Formats: sequence, C-alpha cells, structure tokens
Amino acid sequence: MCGIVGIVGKSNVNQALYDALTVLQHRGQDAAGIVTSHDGRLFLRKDNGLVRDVFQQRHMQRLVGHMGIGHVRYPTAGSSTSAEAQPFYVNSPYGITLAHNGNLTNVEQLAKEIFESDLRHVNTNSDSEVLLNVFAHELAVRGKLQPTEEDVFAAVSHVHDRCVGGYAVVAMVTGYGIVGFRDPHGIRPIVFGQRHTDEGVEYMIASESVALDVLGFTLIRDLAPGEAVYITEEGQLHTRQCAKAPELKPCIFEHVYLARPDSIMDGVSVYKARLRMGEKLAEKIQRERPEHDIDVVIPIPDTSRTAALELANHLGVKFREGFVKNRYIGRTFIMPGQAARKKSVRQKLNAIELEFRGKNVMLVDDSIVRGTTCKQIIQMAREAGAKNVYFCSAAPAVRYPNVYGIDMPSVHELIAHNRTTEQVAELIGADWLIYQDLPDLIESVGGGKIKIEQFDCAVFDGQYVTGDIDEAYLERIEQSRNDLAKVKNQAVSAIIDLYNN
Ligand code: PIN
Repeated sequence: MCGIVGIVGKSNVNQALYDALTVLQHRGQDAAGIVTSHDGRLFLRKDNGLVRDVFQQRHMQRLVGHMGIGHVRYPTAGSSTSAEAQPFYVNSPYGITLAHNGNLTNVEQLAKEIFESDLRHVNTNSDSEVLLNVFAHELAVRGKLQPTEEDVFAAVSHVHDRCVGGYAVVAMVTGYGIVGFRDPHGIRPIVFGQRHTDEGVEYMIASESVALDVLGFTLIRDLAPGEAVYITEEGQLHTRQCAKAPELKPCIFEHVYLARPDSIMDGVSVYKARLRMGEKLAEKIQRERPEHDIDVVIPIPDTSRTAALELANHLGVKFREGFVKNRYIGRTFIMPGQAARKKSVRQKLNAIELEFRGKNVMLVDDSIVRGTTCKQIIQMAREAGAKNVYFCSAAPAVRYPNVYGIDMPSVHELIAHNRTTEQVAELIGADWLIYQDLPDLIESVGGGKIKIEQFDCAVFDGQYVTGDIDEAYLERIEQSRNDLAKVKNQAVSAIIDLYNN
C-alpha cells in the first residue's frame, strides 16, 4: 500500500505536495519522494524514511515548479532500498516520472517484454518501474514531438491492455502535464479535485480525498475504473475512459483498515462504513448470544474505535477506552553485544486497569492478520484483571494473501489460514471470538447511499478479481518473500557482527 499525489498549480507546488504526503503518511512510512517540473527541468528528492525526515529545507528549496508528483511507500516484497523509492524516472520520451500504488500481477512477463521487445532497461525489482516503462514506451511509439491528450490517453489504453493487477498512478510528462489513471477494476483508490486561487484553478490528484480536504481542494470525484485524467501544465483538464471493459471492484480492505476514516472512497464515507461494521457485529452478537454477559466494549486503538463505538451503542453496553497508545515510539538501536529485538506490544499499548478488573470485556480490532499482537493484547487484558476476554474482528478471517499491493504476510503466517474460528480463538487465547461475516462487511461498505455490489475481497475469500492468480503464482510470491526475508536477516546479522567485532 502506498500514497500518491500530483498537483498542477499556479505557483510552486513543493509545500502543497509535502503537506499532501504528510496527510497520506498512514499509507506508507517506508520511503517518500517528490519530483517537480520547472522550465522543462525535473527536480527530484526521494529517500527512505518518513516525509518529515526525507525533506529538509535545502531539498524543498530545490523543488521548484508549478507542477509535481509525490509518493509515500509502504514496504512490499521487492521494494526496500532507497533506489526503489518513488517517483521513478525515465528520460525518454519527454522525461516521464511516475508514482504508483498497487501491484502488477504479470510483472515477470512485462519485464521480459520491456527488455526483449521494447528494448528498455529496468534497474530495480519494482513493478512501478516496469509500469513506467510500459507507459513511456506506449507514449514514445506515438512519435510526437509534443504529446496531446489523445496521445496520453492512447498510451494509458495500451497500459491497460498490457498490465494486469491493481494500480492507481500519477505520472508527470515534463513540460506538458500530469496524468492520473486507475486499473480497469478500480482496485486501488484515486480521486481528483480543484481549488480556486487568485491566479486561477489548481488541480490535485490523490489516493484519498482527505488529502484534498486538508489542502483546501474540493473533491471533483473518484476516477472511474479504467479512467484517466490529464491536466496540462497550463491547467486544462481532460478525462477519458481508457479501458475496454471497466468494472468497479475496489479493495474492501481500504475500508477495513488502510484508509483514513475521514476519506470518501468511490462515494462511500470510510467512517460511515466502519460505523456500519460495528452495527453488523452487534447484530451478529445478538443473534449468536442474545444472553451475552459483556460488561464493556474496548477498542484496540486506533482504527477499530469507530466500529467499536457503534457496536457498543447497538448492544447497549458501555464503551470505554481501556488501552492507551504511545504515539512516540522511539527507534530500536542495535548496541554492541545485543541482538536486534522487536518492539513489543507492551511498549506501544498500556491498559487502564480499572476498565478491566473483574469485568467481561469485549475487545474490538479492525482485523486479525497474524494474530500475534492480538494474542499479546488479550494477555494484557487478563493481567489487568479481566474476568473473561472476548474478541471481535470488524473484518472476516484473513485467510489468503493480497496480490494487489497490500503488504500482508505469507499465507502460512496468516493465523486463520486453514483454521476454524474456534481454533483461532484458542490460539489467541480468547474466551469467545467473533468475526464479521463477509456479506455483512460487503453490506457495510457497499450498502449505504452509494451502492457498490462487488469488491476485491480476496484476502477473505481467495477470489482474485483479475482472474489470473493461481496456486503457482501464490507459491512464487511466497518464495520471493522468503528469499527477501533471508537477505534481510543476513543483512541484520552482518550489522550486528560489525558492531560486535
Ligand atoms: C492498527 C490496525 N490493525 C490492528 C492492523 C494484528 C492485525 N492488525 C492489523 C490489527 S492501527 S494481528 O489501529 O491502525 O494502529 O492479527 O497481526 O495480531
């Protein structure tokens, strides 16, 4: 999962891009980058780290220009070095830079084609660099000295023909404009909006509407699946449907956990969807145990608060903040003679004992993935004196890997993979475990004022909307994860050895 932004403004856009990236920081904390264009020149700064650490005054001063794009990266398999921070750049044609949220599922075949047929070199393991080269090639073959919107849209159409997977993209064609586009299933989110200034109208493209809100832009709308928006450097806006058979099937996990609650995605308020998740959970509890003995509902901060609040309301049970989260977790330093130790949940969360002592508590989290943190949290609730610890997940059991750009552990690390609810309850140490039912989650997100019938729910049901995912593919990504983990472990051991010797 990553965050993307693009702005065509009337004055320097460096500060606005920086601010937008800080608003999108929840979508990725691993690396950040901004590229701007001024007088046909590009100015780029990208590195590993949080937005506030990557950009210093001296970098910002260099990022001049009225248009630019930015990216925050979440670590996914194959993207961990600063060379793989985005935006990516190719010099031909025109000088194109690109930032991408998602994952291409046919990247191996594309990388081969790019090298063997398109005669292009790709320098990293990132699928985003492959995507950029496909787009650049498709624009280059139009053979124009000055690309028009027709050329840009034709290139996007060819990208749709060649690329499979989830992708929301912003790309800047140096000196000409910024294009945003979304895959034909609309798996990953992307919106665009405008704001009026004394100098004229400015446009922004972003992963989430909250970035527009905070910067004073008004949301025009989401890009439809397969659609592209092209804003010229002079501020002319064009949109076009570029896919042959677009079909909206957005990733439902955005609403469960990834997106900020104050965003509107495909017309649906993430906050309201989470409230409905709480309501549906309450209905399920009432169906399954009308005589339940829950004394108090306690959210595990932060994401689950919205669902937990409504769950408590509908059950008529007290809602209490039983856990306090430390917002200022520090870095882990590797000292000579010590091995790197993972930060424990204990350092991030602390229980307020008086909310637990002698009570039957219902803890609520947005989802259970590995089950490792929720196991520790249940243990903390017991140590704080809870009589019984019940656990509610606002999402159904996560049983399958994600292949469209969410960094999920491999299938064997998913606690619910090949396990029943009772088995998971036992493993995490809950006296009672309730998962949201998938139809209820779908209804929570798609059953409000704006109706969406189909979603990518693959992590819950194993049905991949692009139709190209088989066992062999899943095995390959599992293998590459394992290889990557090995390389990372070796690197950590090497650093520790260095300190020790
Ligand atoms: C964390 C949101 N959420 C908490 C992410 C824990 C799974 N985990 C997914 C639960 S926050 S586990 O609210 O945004 O801080 O199943 O792997 O133990």
